[in-house]
Amino acid sequence: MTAKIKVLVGDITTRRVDVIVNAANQRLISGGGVCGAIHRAAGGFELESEAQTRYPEGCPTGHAVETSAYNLPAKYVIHAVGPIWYGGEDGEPALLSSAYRSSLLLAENLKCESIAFPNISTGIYGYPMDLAALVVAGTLAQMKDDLINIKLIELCAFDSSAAALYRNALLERGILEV
Ligand code: AR6
Repeated sequence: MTAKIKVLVGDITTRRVDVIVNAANQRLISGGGVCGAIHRAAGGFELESEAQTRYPEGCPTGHAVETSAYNLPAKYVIHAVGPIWYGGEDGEPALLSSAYRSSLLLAENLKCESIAFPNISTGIYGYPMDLAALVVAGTLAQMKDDLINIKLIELCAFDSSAAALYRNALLERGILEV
């Protein structure tokens, strides 16, 4: 089964999909950016409390864990930890790819049919957006034909210039659903 991939501009907390992905930190605590927005929209402390209880060791960079979604329209939140950008020679591309891959595999195991990703690592963690878009497009190109349950992958950008970079990267790979 081939998953459709779409790019859109918006607030990921409003997406009506089975799972939204959070750009989390290793300690799984509520931070700023999209992470803060997801925790707030979910309804406050419960999300953080569940994450801390179920994953007391946190989540290593490049990996992902799931919690319930509380007041969000989604069924689950997958907390994926992207790399901090240190200049690109510190394994950042492989770790970013792994954060997306781990999220997709987890969503598959949860039998989710639709998933929305933010532009992981491109805010507070400083990953250059154009380079991140290339990594994401490469990862999705590798994985999209092997997904069984997932039929829709949304890349939810926060503004139109970010969306354009991800769209172009997917177009170059020939995997954008318009
Ligand atoms: N919907 C969609 N995208 C958003 C939203 C939103 N509501 N809010 C921000 N973005 P960031 P990171 C975009 O900084 O770089 C947190 O404190 C934003 O424009 O949220 O992975 C965590 O707890 C940017 O393009 O995540 C970690 O400590 C993208 O989301 C750390 O920041 C990611 O920006 C993670 O940093």
